[in-house]
Amino acid sequence: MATLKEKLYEKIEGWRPRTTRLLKEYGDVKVGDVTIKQVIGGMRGVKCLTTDISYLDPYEGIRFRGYTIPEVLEKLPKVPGAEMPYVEGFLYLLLTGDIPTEEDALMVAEEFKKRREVPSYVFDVLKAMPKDSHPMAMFATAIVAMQKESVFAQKYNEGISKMDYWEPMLEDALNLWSRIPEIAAFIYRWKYRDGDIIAPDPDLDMGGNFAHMMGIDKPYDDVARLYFILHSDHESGNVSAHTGHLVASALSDLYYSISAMLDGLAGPLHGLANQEVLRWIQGVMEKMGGKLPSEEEMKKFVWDTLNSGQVIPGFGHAVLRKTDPRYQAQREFCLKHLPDDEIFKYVDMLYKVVPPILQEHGKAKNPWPNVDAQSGVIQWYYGIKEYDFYTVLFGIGRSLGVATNIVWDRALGYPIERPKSITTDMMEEIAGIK
Ligand code: HAX
Repeated sequence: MATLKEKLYEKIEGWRPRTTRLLKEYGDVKVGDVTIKQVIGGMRGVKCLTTDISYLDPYEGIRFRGYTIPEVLEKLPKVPGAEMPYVEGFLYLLLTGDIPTEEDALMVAEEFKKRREVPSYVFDVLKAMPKDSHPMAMFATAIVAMQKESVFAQKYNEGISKMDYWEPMLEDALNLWSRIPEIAAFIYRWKYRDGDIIAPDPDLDMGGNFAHMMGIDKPYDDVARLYFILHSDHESGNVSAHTGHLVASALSDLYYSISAMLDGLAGPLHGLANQEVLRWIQGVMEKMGGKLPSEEEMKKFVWDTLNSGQVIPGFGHAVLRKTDPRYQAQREFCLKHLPDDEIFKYVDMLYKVVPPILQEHGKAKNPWPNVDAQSGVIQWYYGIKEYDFYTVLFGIGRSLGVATNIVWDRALGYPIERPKSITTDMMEEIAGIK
């Protein structure tokens, strides 16, 4: 059986001529125009990035390598005795574009096993940070602390050819993916469980091992698998993916790139929204003295938030124009495993109440819930009540897609990113008002 690297080599060799041809023969063909609204408005809708790892349709939602979320969950080999697929198999799909066999998934798991040891200084760095540091700051610090391990940086210094950049990038990605769950679990147990650290179990798959290190029983292993898969990638323009790609485009190595990616994810308009949802619900619960509000009462809480100039976390999206299928997948999990949970009932009531209010409010282009509206409730149910940790879980997942993209960025030789800015004077001239 071909190794992961051999398989990827074959895929890359097949892909390179397509990119080269587009660039050489069709480089001047227009993809679209850019308006002043897009220049000022965060480049919304400007088609100026490329990736084949995932594609986000505004109405259908995400496809990973052409497969919808239900297809991914159905087609990928499952961990024995579990409902959810191997994260390792999902990574095989992201990297190669092919649905893995169980053997392929186990080959990736084997790669991880060989690389799992986290350098001890990473834990020293984390222990030296103030305990009340945000877990995302700890996570990003731990990742960048490992920069000296970068095989890419070492090979670059030795003068490796540009055509071969992807190979040490893949080495860095495999090393990072195999270590990242232990670092995240360490942050959790160090910060919130009196430093009572649980050693990894090398015989478990990525999701199973993470649940084990978190100290949470089944089916939390499936929660971890589902969570990492759902959060892995959302094409290239979102803040975390774009940041990772941008930093890597300067040939900064994977540790710098993924650490920066995490910094972008830590914003409340992006990945931090999952903690904000729980914080918002907790606020309502406190005001309600623990009882479930009526729909009318809930509507008032939503309007109060909007009228005080804040956003409703977990709703809206820059690209999606319907309920996020990542939300749906988690909702189905909740309906199966925690239908009577109090917070799930809150979340479900918000699903009913918020969209019509956002429509009436008239600002948000997408009134429907996104991935973050539903994810905290599952974590809370399985005992992770420290909601500022939720974005770390998102970060583990997002590292899968972003690092895969970076490996392919290097394989296809994408250049340093450098869009052009213009001044307000220039825009006024273009608009004909100056
Ligand atoms: N509540 C209140 N107002 C909202 C809103 C919400 N949930 N969503 C959008 N709006 C407002 C925007 O703030 C904006 O107001 P201004 O004109 O005053 O600036 C207006 O509606 C138009 O925004 P938009 O074009 O619909 O949305 P954007 O592309 O600018 O922003 C966001 C997309 C996701 C940032 C936005 O919907 C939002 O802030 N949502 C709440 C936070 C959240 O859930 N973020 C997570 C998104 C998913 C994700 O990336 N996860 O990681």
